[in-house]
Amino acid sequence: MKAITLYDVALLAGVSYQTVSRVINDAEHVSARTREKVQQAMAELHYVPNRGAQQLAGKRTRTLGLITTDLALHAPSQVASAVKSRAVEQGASVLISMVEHPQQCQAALQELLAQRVEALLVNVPLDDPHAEQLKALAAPVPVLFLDVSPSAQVNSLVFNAGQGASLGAEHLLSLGHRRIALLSGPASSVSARARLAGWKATLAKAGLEAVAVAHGDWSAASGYEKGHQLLSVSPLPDAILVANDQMALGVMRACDEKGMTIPGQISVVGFDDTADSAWFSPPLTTVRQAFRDAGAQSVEWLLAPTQADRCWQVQLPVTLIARHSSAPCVADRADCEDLAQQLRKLALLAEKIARG
Ligand code: IPT
Repeated sequence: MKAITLYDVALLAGVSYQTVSRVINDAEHVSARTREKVQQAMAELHYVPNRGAQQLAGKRTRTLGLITTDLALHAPSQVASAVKSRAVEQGASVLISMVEHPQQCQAALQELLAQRVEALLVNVPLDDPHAEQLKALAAPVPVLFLDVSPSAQVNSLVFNAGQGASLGAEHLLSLGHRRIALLSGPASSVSARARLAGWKATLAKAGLEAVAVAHGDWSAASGYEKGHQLLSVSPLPDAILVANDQMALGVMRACDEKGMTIPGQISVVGFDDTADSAWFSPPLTTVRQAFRDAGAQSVEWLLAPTQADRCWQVQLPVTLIARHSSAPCVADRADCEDLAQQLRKLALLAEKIARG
């Protein structure tokens, strides 16, 4: 079948070729009536504009590229969703490339550049030299990184991992927990390393050390497996800090299988506050990273990047969301009851002495 062209649309709508082109490119100076006539002709002929041809003609594409880590994970998929939503609002489109390993970023970047993206967003955990290398490869196309250390010399928009880690750890300490186990993310992830370091530093300030440390791969399955591992130490931990909510889901299942009630016998604190975490049983206490805001802010920058000599670096704050998976430590409560009983005994004794 012969491909439908702009000329066919123009002929059917009874307008010039240039008018059809102006409608397609959303240009000004087209009356509502003409626009409608052209759109009707396009629909009738099933005409689809050719973006490639538009690009060759030097038009701005308003196409952004997103290189992301595994979208089966809740956090990156929610970031991608937020990016898509804001881009649609701004009349831009987003091409998504998913990589399984950071080493695949370079090929993904080249593929997206070949499709003429105007700017790139990278949500893959990257060490500083790797991020800096990708930035150089993409130049002059601007790149914004979401999962790098603030020390990388690139444009970045990242959540404050240290603040998040200390919020979670301080929350457990304030509830009287002392035997705290840590379930970190993969050692290959910059953010996982930063969260783990933050937890350890906060515990150290309280004169404590973690009773056990394990590393998962962010999935609920790994949370379940490592959760069982952390619950096999003796004496048992009275709380677990988990590097993300998905792993916390698996940890909660492991606690249930061990017959440990959450909260009461053990507290569990996650990280992310992804959309489903309020629906875990019990609802999860966690550290909130506002992914929708981060996605929206990223798109704003990508569509109008700051042209500074220095890097544009933003660190977003995080907040603790206290729900029902954390509560005062039972051991602590037992101690209190003990103390109350001793006080009652003392009072009786004092009464006896007073009576003579
Ligand atoms: C980070 C999430 O906290 C974690 O749950 C996991 O999904 C990870 O991403 C995947 O790389 S968020 C990231 C922007 C630091």
